[in-house]
Amino acid sequence: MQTTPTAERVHIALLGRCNSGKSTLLNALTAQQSAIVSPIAGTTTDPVRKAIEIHGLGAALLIDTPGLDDSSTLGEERVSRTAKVLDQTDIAIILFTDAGYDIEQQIIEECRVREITTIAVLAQADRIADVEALRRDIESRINAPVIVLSAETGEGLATLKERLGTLRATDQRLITEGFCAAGDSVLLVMPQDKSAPKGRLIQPQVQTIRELLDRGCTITCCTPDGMAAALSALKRSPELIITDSQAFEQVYSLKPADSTLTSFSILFARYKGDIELFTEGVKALKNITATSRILIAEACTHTPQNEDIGRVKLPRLLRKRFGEELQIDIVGGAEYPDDLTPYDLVIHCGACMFNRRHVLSRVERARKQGVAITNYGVILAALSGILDRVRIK
Ligand SMILES: Nc1nc2c(ncn2[C@@H]2O[C@H](COP(=O)(O)OP(=O)(O)OP(=O)(O)O)[C@@H](O)[C@H]2O)c(=O)[nH]1
Ligand SMILES: [Mg+2]
Repeated sequence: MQTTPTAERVHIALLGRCNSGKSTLLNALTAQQSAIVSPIAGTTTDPVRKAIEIHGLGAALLIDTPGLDDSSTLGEERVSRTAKVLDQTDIAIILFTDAGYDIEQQIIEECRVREITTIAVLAQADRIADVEALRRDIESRINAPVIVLSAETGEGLATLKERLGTLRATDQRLITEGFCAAGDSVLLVMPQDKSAPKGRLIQPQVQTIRELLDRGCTITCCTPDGMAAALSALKRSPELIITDSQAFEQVYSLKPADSTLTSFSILFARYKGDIELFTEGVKALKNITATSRILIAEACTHTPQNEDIGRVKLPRLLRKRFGEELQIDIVGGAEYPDDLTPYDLVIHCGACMFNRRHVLSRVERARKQGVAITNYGVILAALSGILDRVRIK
């Protein structure tokens, strides 16, 4: 894998009213003309995403958004798209100008409620008459420092980058947190069957290997068929064994008694979502009947492997268990409904394309509405009787 996957990048949104200079700032921060800039209000019609490395912060994704005050016919749709950007935002840069404060203050409030880190900037400072007075006024209203910025003169850009460099995404965590420690031996049993991509490992496997190396663990990799040989080549039992759900039974039967066993999907359900809520969510299965309604939600609209699980495998398993009439709705991409209450259970995909905050925004919607939610990995583990036999946290 050549670059950091988008889902692993800190998501930084640029928010403000039309013509505040969001697109100009994106271009200035990336030193590229990626976003269209113009004096016409409503130039940016869809969020524009650009990968960037920020010293101190690391791999990030800048998201330019349509103006928050767009009142044109299509404006409402644009504003709602911008609001959805908040669902995935780790850090919000709010652009103030001399055109008013109300929308900016509202968005700062919204970010505070959602515990999104905010940075307020006063944009286009070169064309504001009394910058200092305006800056002080805004600071007292929002009770936070404001960085004075001009994309025209370059003023404040370095300060903004430095500020970003001091921030950490609020929920940075490890995939294998609590499962192993430095010096541990970890055995990865990874089936490479026909559905595995040619010539490379899938992203969860790559990320786990990289993290274990960083944590000072020693790693042994094998396929299920090579597991017995791998174990006998090791001087002691591995502290941890991680495998794929599909190989579980074989791995379980060979597992030394003193090794801990878990699966990639359990680790990623923890890393990306809320494992406690997901394991709680599968308990809703005991109340499912042939007349229940289940929502299967996919993060992306195109990955064939996910489609296979979400569109074929899971519905088949569920209908076999609860009856052919079971109502299953499948949504993909941004279609996740605002109202989840018609459903008895929501099953979300592993969300390899989403950052953690995005998954948690969706999980939170279900939790608030009192609807049980789980994910592919956890429900498959439950349906195949694995869940009780692996370590989940
Ligand atoms: N003088 C000056 N002009 C700026 C600055 N930043 C942006 N502009 C100008 O302001 C206008 C709007 O800039 P954009 O970057 O397109 O603004 P936006 O917030 O992306 O606007 P929408 O996409 O319509 O929401 C353009 O004409 C820019 O050249 C600045 O720092 N100084
Ligand atoms: Mg724009």
